[in-house]
Amino acid sequence: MEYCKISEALRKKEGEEVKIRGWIYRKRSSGKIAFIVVRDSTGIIQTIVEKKNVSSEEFKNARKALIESSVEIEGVIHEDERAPGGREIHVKKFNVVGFAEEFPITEYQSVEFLLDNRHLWLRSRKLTEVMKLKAKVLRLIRQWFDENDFYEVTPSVITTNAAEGGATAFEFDYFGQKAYLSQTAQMYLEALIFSLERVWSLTPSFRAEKSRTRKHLTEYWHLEAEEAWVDNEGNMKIQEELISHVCQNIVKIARDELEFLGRDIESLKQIEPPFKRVKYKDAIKKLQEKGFEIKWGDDFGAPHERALVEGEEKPVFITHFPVEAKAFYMKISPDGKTVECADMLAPEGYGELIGGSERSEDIDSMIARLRQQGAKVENYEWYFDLRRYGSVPHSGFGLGLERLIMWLAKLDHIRDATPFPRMLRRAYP
Ligand code: NSS
Repeated sequence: MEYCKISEALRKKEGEEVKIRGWIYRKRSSGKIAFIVVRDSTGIIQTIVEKKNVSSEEFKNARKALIESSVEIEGVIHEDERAPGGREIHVKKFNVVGFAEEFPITEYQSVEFLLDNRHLWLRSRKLTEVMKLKAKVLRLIRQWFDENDFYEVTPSVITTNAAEGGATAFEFDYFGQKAYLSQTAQMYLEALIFSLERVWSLTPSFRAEKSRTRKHLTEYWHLEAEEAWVDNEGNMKIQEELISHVCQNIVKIARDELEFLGRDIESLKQIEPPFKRVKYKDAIKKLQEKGFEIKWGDDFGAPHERALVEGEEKPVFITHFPVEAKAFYMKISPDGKTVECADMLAPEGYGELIGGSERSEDIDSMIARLRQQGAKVENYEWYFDLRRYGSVPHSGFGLGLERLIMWLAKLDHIRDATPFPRMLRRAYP
């Protein structure tokens, strides 16, 4: 007999024989009987080991095996409404593959303890469901890019350009030369549109964020796209279609995960284009009306972002930020004061999901802005070449994958959207 997954065992009928394998999730035993709940990647099922049905060695091991021991079990399905999933297995063969030592994680543990034991805590139901959700979101994202004529490319993570500002760049010594861990693949994607026109990539991005917030990691998965012949408005259309594709389809392929995580399915089904576009200057006005002390030029913090999406069911774009507030590569609008950019804010206060813009084609303006930031302009010579040899209007964006997961899974901290979170004081395990 072949092993079957627990989800499959839970669909079998009374009296059917099954063979499963997994880890002990919960157990209790008395003199002649042991109730052992087993989990695998697909679910949990209760098994019942009775002294009379197995060898004495097997029964001894079933009683002795602690939580998280790995096991192989053969038995017969019995339908019972009281059991989780409505089925249990009456065990005929019980084999312990690996006896677990006493598992360090018990019911009530501090956040720090759980982070120290992240390699084990990943086995928890919640993190399991989040990781499944993340894999399925990635599947949908790939599908959307494939269907919309984007090429997936593989840019470098070692770079000499701190495109999102030197202050949050991790610097290191690259054989005697100053180099950085990439904050964005954008500049490399820009180089690739001149041959491929529409490209996307998924790479780790690094930000030396010194502040502790619920939405910042120092290492996160950055999904970026770059498109030739597309302006800021066209760029927003691509983003709203991508996000809507994910929302419309994730409810179909990850219903169980979303429900387990407490996400209301209906709210995601409503997400479809178009998303509202609000100019930065109107956002400032709206915030002032709501009583915030904020003025032209200020950046938005979490309370502002929350206020801006109050009452909104779909994500909202905030567009046309002041030139000084944004990166050197953004195209300056005809008014000379703002840039052709858009930040997509998630509903429900989950913050910025995407940052995107139309790219500047004006080398002098980019040099002036880089100088103002104190950047080493020589390092950007190759980037300016892209404007010198057949430049075209183009735009692109970057999506923080863990931010998207945080919103979809309704997580209250971004750390749970990634298996091994990297934060201000956390790089272990
Ligand atoms: O800084 S961004 O707003 N924009 C860029 O890096 C552009 N160069 C992207 C591009 O046009 N190709 O970052 C993009 C997104 C942002 O909206 C967040 O969702 C996410 O990256 N992000 C983060 N996620 C987690 N942790 C941190 N620290 C973080 N910083 C940005």
